Amino acid sequence: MAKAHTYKFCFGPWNLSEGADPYGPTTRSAQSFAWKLEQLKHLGFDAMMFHDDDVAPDIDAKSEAQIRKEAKELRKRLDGEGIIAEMVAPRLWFAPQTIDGAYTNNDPKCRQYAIDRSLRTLDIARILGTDLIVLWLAREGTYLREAKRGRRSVELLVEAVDKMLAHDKKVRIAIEPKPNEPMDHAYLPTIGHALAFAQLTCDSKRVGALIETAHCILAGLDPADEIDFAMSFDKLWSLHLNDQNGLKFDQDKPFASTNLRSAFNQVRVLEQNGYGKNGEYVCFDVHPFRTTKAEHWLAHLDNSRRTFLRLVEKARSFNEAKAKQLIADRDYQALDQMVIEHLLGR
Ligand code: GLO
Ligand code: MG
Repeated sequence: MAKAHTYKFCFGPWNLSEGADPYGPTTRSAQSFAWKLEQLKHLGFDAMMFHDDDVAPDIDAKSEAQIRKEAKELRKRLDGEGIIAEMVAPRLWFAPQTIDGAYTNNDPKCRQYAIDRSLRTLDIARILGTDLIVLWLAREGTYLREAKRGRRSVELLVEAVDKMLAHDKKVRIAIEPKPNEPMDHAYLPTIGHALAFAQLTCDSKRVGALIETAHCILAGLDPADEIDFAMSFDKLWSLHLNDQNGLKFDQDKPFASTNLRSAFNQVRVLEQNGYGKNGEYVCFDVHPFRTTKAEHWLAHLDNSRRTFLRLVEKARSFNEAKAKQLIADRDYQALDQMVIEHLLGR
């Protein structure tokens, strides 16, 4: 096992959400962005993830000069408070231009909007001091198979990413695959797709991945195996840990809330692969339950981090020698029980 190291933690402003769902309004009143930044330090987190319009709200109504000015102001504030910007992501799923997709929209004017906005996101990231751009390709897919051509869509995605890579020679792009929601079928649904896609771009070394637990489960895949796969290519540049109870809507539950053993296995492979040693963060893409009262608003983040750290202890104290023996003896029944008892505290 790789030498022990400490982890750095991160979340995004959207992880302090207000409880709205498609069937009902918010259940907690909105808090300011400044308040969210303050909570990050209180909770002992190190970095924040940003959408482009967290940095410059109402971004489409602003000039490039104004956006840069707001990014510089935020950078100053972050430096003052000792908070790192982990990544910036273009929020390409809210605008009227992206109703039918962003980079894969059938309308060239809408595609251009998506590219222009993405290039601005790269400029924001440079000002905030991060080289990492995350692309969750929310609307790149179909509700209806006949509505778009899959191969053409791949070409359009490559064109868009190539423009980003050319715009900033240092930027790295982490694709965050998700198989569905909001689309019926997404074009880059798994880590395998994301890493194969990277090979088609003009600088594949700068295109990698971000794994989210819930998205792997929605694809019917094992998050720990997905982590191992991405890390075999040195392409796991960020991580959204959370949990998900089967094939339902995207739940973004606290880490390990549904499946403690799967969470243990995710932490174990992160340990084995030395995740974090190149400066990568452990981010929690978790939301409070809709029922959560305002006074308990931060608990899901605090709990996820605590659970993660407890599971690091569990991974480090797992009896590897005994496990090896049981594997050699092909006694997987005993191995199974050994894992269960270890998690139960024996
Ligand atoms: C939604 C995604 C979303 C992204 C975030 C960063 O399912 O997980 O939360 O991680 O927008 O781009
Ligand atoms: Mg995510």
